[in-house]
Amino acid sequence: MKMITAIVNKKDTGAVCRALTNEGFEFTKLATTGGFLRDGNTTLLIGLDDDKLQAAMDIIRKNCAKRMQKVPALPPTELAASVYHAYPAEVMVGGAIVFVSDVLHFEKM
Ligand code: 2BA
Repeated sequence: MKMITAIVNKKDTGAVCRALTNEGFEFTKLATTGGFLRDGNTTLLIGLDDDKLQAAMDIIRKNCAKRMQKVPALPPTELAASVYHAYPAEVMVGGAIVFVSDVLHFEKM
């Protein structure tokens, strides 16, 4: 068994979740926040059999777009430190950030 942890742009969340549900996947949806942009995104926990991994990855790939997103202005205290570093005005976000882990044990009690 595998566990997919997928971090998805909030604009893609609806489409990914609909497609996963339509194909019979079970998952948990968490409201999360990116450490860099500090903007809301969604983390999906998808537990599945090994032979379903490719199908789930295909759904995520198909429903998650790459997009440019503006980096928010820094508060004055952080701005002083940042002048010594290159700081991007826009960054490419997504499609999705996906981690696949082996599940040692699964039980529904
Ligand atoms: P954020 O941390 O808000 O990052 C948003 C985008 O900003 C990233 O897109 C990346 O293009 C850029 N970025 C992040 N850190 C940066 C830095 N130190 N300098 C310059 N640019 C930076 P993605 O790579 O597509 O990541 C989208 C979201 O996925 C991230 O939102 C974060 O919530 C999550 N994520 C990405 N990599 C991760 C990792 N290794 N572990 C855990 N979560 C991760």
